Amino acid sequence: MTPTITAFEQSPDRGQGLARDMRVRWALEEVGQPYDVRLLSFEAMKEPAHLARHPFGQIPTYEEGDLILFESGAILLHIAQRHPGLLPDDADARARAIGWMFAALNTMEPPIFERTMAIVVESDRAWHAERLPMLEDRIHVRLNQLSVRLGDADWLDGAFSAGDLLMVTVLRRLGSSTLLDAYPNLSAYVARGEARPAYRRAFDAQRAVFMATSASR
Ligand code: GTB
Repeated sequence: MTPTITAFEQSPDRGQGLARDMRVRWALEEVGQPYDVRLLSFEAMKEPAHLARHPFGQIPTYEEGDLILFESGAILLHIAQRHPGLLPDDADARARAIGWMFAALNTMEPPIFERTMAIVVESDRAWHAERLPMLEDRIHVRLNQLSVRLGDADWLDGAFSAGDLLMVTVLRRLGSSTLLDAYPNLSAYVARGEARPAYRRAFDAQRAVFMATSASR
């Protein structure tokens, strides 16, 4: 059964693959699972039909027969558990890879997302210039620790996994800043993720949405 995911009809990132449908698209491409996409306006995301899928009125969601999922991490875990390719077979290695999925979402993403939100919604506040360095210091603490752990390995724990997929999508959010510059191994790690053919297919698919909607305006 072909799953359907939801994505922004007009992503604010203008086709840079920063919205969270990108990680779902990438996972589906990695495992070779074709998918359909339901594009939603910001208004449609808050209407009852979508709220029935997602209590918070957000994207992405994932529908497969009677199963409806929200939360990108839960969707990734579902895909990774149902298809070979994103989690190791060995039980201990699998548990560690799932641990990295949580680390990406619970430890790395919050300070990085906080900085994005500060820039998007708080930059006109008097205290913004003082707050931003504090937020960036918090990110550096985590980047430094992650960089030490990754060392000169290609991926966080052996073969590429759903943990790497999520971590790369989280770190990509720093792409427009210089924060990653102090960590050449993390920059190379992100570039390795972006070079994967499945990533390219996912990126091109979501970018095609931006190109189509901007051409029709
Ligand atoms: N924890 C949830 C998950 O992981 O699925 C968070 C989902 C979420 O934040 N969805 C956002 C959303 O639907 C889109 S991804 N927002 C609309 C709303 O809440 O009303 C966040 C996002 C949006 C835009 C950019 N961008 O333009 O760069 C990047 C990321």
